[in-house]
Formats: sequence, structure tokens, C-alpha cells
Amino acid sequence: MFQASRRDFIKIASLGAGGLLAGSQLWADSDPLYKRYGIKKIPTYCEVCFWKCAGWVHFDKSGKPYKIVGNKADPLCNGRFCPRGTAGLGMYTDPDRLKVPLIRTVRDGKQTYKEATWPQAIDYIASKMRKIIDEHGAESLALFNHGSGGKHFSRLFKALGSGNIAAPSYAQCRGPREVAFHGTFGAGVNSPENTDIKNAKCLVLIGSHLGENMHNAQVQEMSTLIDKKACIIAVDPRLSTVASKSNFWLPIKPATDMALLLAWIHVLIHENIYDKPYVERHTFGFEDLKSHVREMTPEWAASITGLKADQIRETAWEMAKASPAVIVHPGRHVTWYGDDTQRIRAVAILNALLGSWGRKGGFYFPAKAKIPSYPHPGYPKPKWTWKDTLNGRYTMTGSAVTNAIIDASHPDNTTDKKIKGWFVVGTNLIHTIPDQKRTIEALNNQELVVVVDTMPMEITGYADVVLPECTYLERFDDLRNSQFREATIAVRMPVAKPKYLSKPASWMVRKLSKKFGLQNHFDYYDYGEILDWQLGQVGSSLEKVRKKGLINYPRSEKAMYMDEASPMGFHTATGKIELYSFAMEDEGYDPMPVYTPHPEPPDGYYRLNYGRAPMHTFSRTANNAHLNQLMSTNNIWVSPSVAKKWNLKDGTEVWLKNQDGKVSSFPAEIRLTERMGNDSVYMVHGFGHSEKRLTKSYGKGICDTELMTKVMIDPIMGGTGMRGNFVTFQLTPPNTIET
Ligand SMILES: Nc1nc2c(c(=O)[nH]1)N[C@H]1C(S)=C(S)[C@@H](COP(=O)(O)OP(=O)(O)OC[C@H]3O[C@@H](n4cnc5c(=O)[nH]c(N)nc54)[C@H](O)[C@@H]3O)O[C@H]1N2
Ligand SMILES: Nc1nc2c(c(=O)[nH]1)N[C@H]1C(S)=C(S)[C@@H](COP(=O)(O)OP(=O)(O)OC[C@H]3O[C@@H](n4cnc5c(=O)[nH]c(N)nc54)[C@H](O)[C@@H]3O)O[C@H]1N2
Ligand code: SF4
Ligand SMILES: [Mo]
Repeated sequence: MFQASRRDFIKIASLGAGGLLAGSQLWADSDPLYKRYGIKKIPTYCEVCFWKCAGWVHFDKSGKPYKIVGNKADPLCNGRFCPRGTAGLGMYTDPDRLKVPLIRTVRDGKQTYKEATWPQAIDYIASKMRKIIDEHGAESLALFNHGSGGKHFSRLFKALGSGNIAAPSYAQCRGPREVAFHGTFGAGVNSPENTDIKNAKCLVLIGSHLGENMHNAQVQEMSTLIDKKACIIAVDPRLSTVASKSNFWLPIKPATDMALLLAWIHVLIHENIYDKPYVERHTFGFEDLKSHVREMTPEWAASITGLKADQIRETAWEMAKASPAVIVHPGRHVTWYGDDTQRIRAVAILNALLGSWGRKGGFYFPAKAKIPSYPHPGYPKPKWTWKDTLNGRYTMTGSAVTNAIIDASHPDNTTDKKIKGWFVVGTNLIHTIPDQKRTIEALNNQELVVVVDTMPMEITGYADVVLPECTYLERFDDLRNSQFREATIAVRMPVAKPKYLSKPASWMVRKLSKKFGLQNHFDYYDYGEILDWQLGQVGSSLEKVRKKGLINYPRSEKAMYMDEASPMGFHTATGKIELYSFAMEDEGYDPMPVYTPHPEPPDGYYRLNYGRAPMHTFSRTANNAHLNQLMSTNNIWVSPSVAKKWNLKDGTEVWLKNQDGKVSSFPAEIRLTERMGNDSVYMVHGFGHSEKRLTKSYGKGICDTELMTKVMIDPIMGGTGMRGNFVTFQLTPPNTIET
């Protein structure tokens, strides 16, 4: 079976490569062939965040890329890029980029990096990997990845026989949401979320600061709702941008959302305003839920949340009025307080009572194109994976848990399942995973650390070998096959020759594979050949898609929503939407969500709250020249009353110290604002870079992650709750600046 399709693959690929402008051939000389062929634009999809908007890169007269715009045919962006995507060329032109492979060495008794050629770097890595594999097995190698480059390394790891592959977009981001929605509807919401925002009559946002969180089509659709004067209910202790435009702003006391959600459930059920036919037909456990929330009245929740009971009741009625065209948004970054899966279960249950799953204006059923998977020989079965290290923890996780792999890499792991080598591809773990100390202890316990990045981010400082990846504008990557209302396939083609000695991840894994006799897995010269073959299987080609940028698969509206006439099966144990979950009960978790109070800040301390700014993505854009100009540092948002207590003015420079005595490495200025409550401070995540090679962003602002020494782990799936840290102000620098 494999052999036949393999031969096909090679034949088609070689034909394709001859007929098209394959990437590496395009840059065979210094004269861009795009110019010679008179090609004015090349399709790509954006890598500045993970929404992956499809766009066009335009060339100037000399054949140099000069602007990126959205592809009008792409439903994920509708022809418009966000400020970050528009500044994508800044990733390509950044003079601070990693330029050559680096190998850690000792010079004059001090550790430093020496520049290496690619063959030296590959040989070095392969020999260290070989040693780990011989002594411990391939299972002892772990891959942390995020983004397109990681996909290539993921295939290398599977081919080697390691299943220890994890991304922070799960246990530091949306993992609890996926587990909660799976546990309720038998399906996750995934990315892009299957929220039918443009058709909603009511949108409820719990945190979820859309507009600052700039996920493109989602924000565009929300703007149309605002224009249409649809009902927006924003639950946020901070007056977020969207809260300022909403009909109802519920300035909830942080960490108490569960009480509000349960009270809303109470009102829907006990005031008889839920979608009765839908609930009767599709749900399981209604009577249990009804008695569970009997006492959870708006008055009860008001005493916990600091909200007004009337407002809780009124907003529940607003949702019911809009039902089923109502979305209680499932959120995205939901790893907050450790009971996150249960909080999002409450969100899912609310949606079920409102009848919004599978209904227009609620959650649509998304579509994805069927692309034949990348052809490769079979993968060996690992002898063990991260799952076998859990020891009864996180029993309902649906994906690999980064922090569980860190635990397996830590010196305190006394089991025989140990991680001995890390590959870190496209994730700045130091800024991404809370409890930095533990991450660093695990890093220092490795025999090999390879970091593949485009920039000299903090994580590169812990590497034995740093491999410079070229930016997304200089390479092919996998076809984008995002779920949405309709399926689309988008392509990323190189628009420029890789700068310096940088290389695509697809090239790196091909080189490494040869050292392990696995080259059959990476049988291409240029990754474009694989894309051409895959596109050939769906009746297209790279050359055709180059002209259009996308393949659209239009779909009837009927297919997007529930067919009310025929029976609907859900992929849960009962085949119904589970308001009551036996699966959770069997694992020893609450079958229905329960409110538990969370610790409060001690006297003189404030809860550390954080979020996004529209012009930045995590820690990856702070050094981008264009975006740095728009926002070069973060500020510490404080309420006037807190400022008064501490005698802080707008612009006062402060360091923050957390509950464990950890002081921020750098200061940031106070932003005095009525938009904050008196129990928290707020900052935008992604600043406070401590790596000097990041010349534009080094020392600018405070890194929230270094103040997150307390982690509230979600016992159900291992998510790292990050909002249980408390900080106070310090007006003088710390004694030692940590880097
Ligand atoms: N511009 C930009 N956009 C992005 C990203 C980016 O880096 N930059 N990253 C993308 C990614 S991967 C993700 S996961 C999303 C993250 O974005 P979201 O999923 O929207 O993140 P949240 O943590 O829900 O939102 C932060 C908001 O939660 C509020 N909040 C804090 N504590 C509480 C609380 O106890 N209760 C309630 N109700 N609210 C609280 C904060 O005040 C803040 O307004 O953004 C995505 N979009
Ligand atoms: N304190 C704190 N921690 C958080 C969050 C938070 O808000 N606060 N948010 C959480 C969330 S929601 C998420 S999804 C995660 C995100 O976590 P990460 O994905 O780790 O996000 P970044 O910090 O942007 O790190 C991305 C890294 O990829 C590199 N990179 C960019 N482009 C490329 C490329 O083309 N190739 C390669 N090889 N590398 C590239 C960047 O230079 C950077 O080092 O963080 C989580 N952690
Ligand atoms: S939302 Fe912005 S940064 Fe994210 S993929 Fe789209 S254009 Fe790029
Ligand atoms: Mo995320």
C-alpha cells in the first residue's frame, strides 16, 4: 500500500518540480526569478500569530518584497491583515535575527557560543542524539514546539520513535476548553473557534478580550455585531476595549467567574427560560443539574462576585431572549485558576441550555479540506510517552502536557522514564511556561538542548546548539488547512531567499534524518515538492494555487447547522450533550461544576492580571521594528485609589515583587486608569526581555512570567493556572538583576 503511493509520489513530485517555480530554484542566483518572470505577488499565510491569515506579498520593481496584504478570498481575514500581520516583513528584516548555527563551548573558562557551519551543527546534534538514543532510547528525546516549523520536527520525532511532543498552546492556553467542550458536546471548539459570531444576537465574553486579542475574522465579526447593536455582555474585572463597547460590563471580582456562571444556569433553569425542546431532545442530566444549582441564586453569586444580583438576572434574560443565536464564548487562553476545565464546563452547559451548539448565531459545524497526509513510511511505536509518566495525574488530558514533560526532564524525576534531550522549536519557553525556575532546572538537567528559532530569544541562551530558522517569508511550510464555516487550503511560498545562513525547518529535519537512516521520511529536495504532490491529489497544483493563493470549498449554510428534522448524535458516552458527566465522575472529578473560592491577595498585594495588546504577539514581536514603534514597552495598569495609597503617579517607574519575594528584572511605568479595579494590576504579556541580543526590546518593561512562581495546576488535564500570583510595588531596583 505504502510502496505504491510512494512511487506515485516521487513521480508526481519530480514532474511538478520541473514545471513550477520551486522555492530553492527560484533563488538559485542572486537575481530573484520572481522578477525575471514578472511575478508581482506571491501567496503566503501569516505566522505572526496562529490565526494564519492568508495573504499576498507584493514585490517592488527590483524584485524585493515590500508589503503584505490579506487575501480577499480568505474567510479567516477577508482581505485584511491585523497590525501585526501587516508588520510581518519586520520579522524578515530584523537585524537582530539569528544568522548562523551556534554551538555552546567553553572559552577562557567561560561558556560561550561559537559559530558553526551547518554540517558541523548537524553532526554535533546527531552525535549527542545518538548517545541519548543508545543509552536511554529515542523516547528520552522531547520536542516542544509551536508554529509551522514544529510540524517538520514533529515528523522527525515520530520517525525516531519519540511521542514526547508538546506545545504550549495546550496546557498554557486552550487545553481546559477543549477538554470541557469534549466532555459536554463530544467535540472541541479548536482553532479558529467554531463560534458563529457574525450571526449572533448576543455575545457573552468571559475574559476573552477580543479587540486586544486580535484573532482576525473573530474581531471583524464582533465589530459587525457592535455596529448592528447586538447585545454584548463583557465579564472582565478590567474595562477591556470590548467591555467599553458592550451593553453590559460586569466588573467581576477576579477568580469568581464560576459563581456567576452557576447563577446564570440557575436563572435559566429556575426561571424557566432555557431552550426546553432542545434540552429535552439533546441533553443528559438536566434534573441533576436543576437540583445542583437550586441554591445558586443571583443573590448568592452577588455576594461572591461583587456584581449586582439584578444585573446577573437581567443578563441571563438577555441571553435567553437571543437564544439560540447566542454565544457564551468558550475563551481561548483559559488557564487561569486551576479549576479551568470545570469553569469552561459551566460555559459549555450554559450554551447547551441556550440551545446554541449547532445553531445559527451559536456554534456552527466547521469544515476542513481532506488533504492526503504527507507520505511517509510507518512510525515505530514508542516504548513509553509522557502519558506513562503521569502517575494518575491529568487523566482527561487530550494532548501532551508541556509541564508534564518538564517534570519528566527534572532532576527530581526518580522513575526510569526520563527525558534527556530537548528540541525547542518556535516557542520561547522561558517567557511561556510559569515557574521559570523549574523550567530552567529541567533544561540544565539535559544532555542536549537544541533551540530552533528566528530570533535570539531567552530560550536560545539555554541551548547547546542554536539553529537559525529562516522566517515564514523565506520558506515553504505545510498547507494551511484550517477549519472554518467553509474549508480552504492556503499555501505559503518563499518570497525571498533565506537571509544569512538561516534555513527552513523542513531542510534541517531532512539533514538530520540522514544521520539516522530515516531519509525516506523526508524524500524531497525542497518542501514545495510535497505541497505540489498534495495539491495534485486534490486536483490542483502549486502553480495553480500560486496564482490564487487559496482553494475555497464553498458550502451550503444547511451543512453548518443542526438538521432539526433528523436525530443528532453527540460523541459522548450517552450520545447526548452531557450536563452531568459520568466520565468525569468515574475519574473522581465533579460531574457538574462546583464553585470553590481561590486565595486572595495578602495585604498590600494585588492580583497580577495580564493580557494582549493589538499590536503584539506574546514575546515574539517586541523586537519587530514596526511594532516596537507602535508600542515599545508595557505599563502597569493601576486604579487611582491604589496609586494614591502608594503615592504613584502616571509614569512612575516601579519594579514588581511577588508573594514569593521574586522581583521583576526591570521596571515599568505606572499607567493610572479608571479601567482597573482596586484588587489587581494589569500588564501586557510579552515584554521585559532579558536577552541583550534583542537590541530593541532588551530591558523594556516587565515580564509577567518571571512573577508567576505560583502555578495552579488543573488536576483534570494539567493546565497551568497563572492568575494566582500577587504583586506589590517596589520603587528601588532589585539588588541583583537576573538575566
Ligand atoms: N494581539 C494579540 N492577539 C492575540 C494573541 C496575541 O499574542 N496578541 N494571542 C492569541 C492567543 S494564542 C490567545 S490564547 C488569545 C488570548 O486572549 P483571550 O483568550 O482573550 O485571553 P483571556 O485571558 O481570556 O483575556 C484576558 C482578559 O481577561 C481578563 N481577566 C483577568 N482575570 C479575569 C477573571 O478572573 N475573570 C474574568 N472574567 N476576566 C479576567 C483580563 O482583564 C483581560 O481583559 O489571544 C490571541 N490573540
Ligand atoms: N506569562 C504568560 N505566559 C503565557 C501567556 C501569557 O499571556 N502570559 N500566554 C500563553 C499562551 S495563550 C500561549 S498560546 C503561549 C504561546 O507561547 P509561545 O508560542 O512560546 O510564544 P512566544 O513567546 O511568542 O514564542 C514564540 C517563539 O517562536 C519564535 N518564532 C517566531 N517565528 C518563528 C519561526 O518562523 N520559526 C521558528 N523556529 N521560531 C519562530 C519566536 O522568536 C519566539 O521565540 O504562551 C502561554 N504563556
Ligand atoms: S490575526 Fe494578524 S498576526 Fe494573526 S495571522 Fe492574521 S494577520 Fe497575522
Ligand atoms: Mo494561546
